[in-house]
Amino acid sequence: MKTLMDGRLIVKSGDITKEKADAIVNAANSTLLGGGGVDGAIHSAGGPSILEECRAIRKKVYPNGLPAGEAVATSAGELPARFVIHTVGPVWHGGNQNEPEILANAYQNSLRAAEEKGCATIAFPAISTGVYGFPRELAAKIVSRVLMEYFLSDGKISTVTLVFYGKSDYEIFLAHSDLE
Ligand code: AR6
Repeated sequence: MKTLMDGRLIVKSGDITKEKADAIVNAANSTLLGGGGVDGAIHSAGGPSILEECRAIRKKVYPNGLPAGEAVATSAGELPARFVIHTVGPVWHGGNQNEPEILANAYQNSLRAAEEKGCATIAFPAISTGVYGFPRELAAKIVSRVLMEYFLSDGKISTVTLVFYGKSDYEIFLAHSDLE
């Protein structure tokens, strides 16, 4: 585990479903109806109420699915967190289809959704770097820039935790982020 940005950023490896942050972020897909990876882990550890709320959001707000880069909040069921922020990262198509901007939007809109729920702490997984194939090194640069800008802008979230699933992803982030 490493603490950066004057204590406002914690970088660690582990299972995000165990995080006690006010909000944890789910790397979902546009259907909001679950999937594999971290999405599957969050729904299976959190129980069926999260999926029920996702279905209601689909019905009322996003009948065609949650667009990539956007974020919505649900409660967190049986998880130790209070809220789950569901966001959709970009699928990596080589880098010329706005993938970097969409990834930045996913992080920024997740922070905003957590602020709207009054959260002070939030934990993120490495959005898009699994099934969606986003290069981890480039994601590290984008995520560190977004967070640096967020902290400089005096955002209301006091602590952000980045949870990597495995030591090697954790080390890739630290090697390629521009943070101190
Ligand atoms: N805790 C923290 N990180 C995790 C966990 C966990 N329990 N499980 C996996 N990861 P992915 P994506 C890491 O594929 O690339 C789903 O099916 C994983 O090692 O979960 O955004 C959705 O429904 C990787 O580094 O998300 C979508 O269809 C990171 O989380 C699609 O996958 C993200 O990997 C989204 O793809």
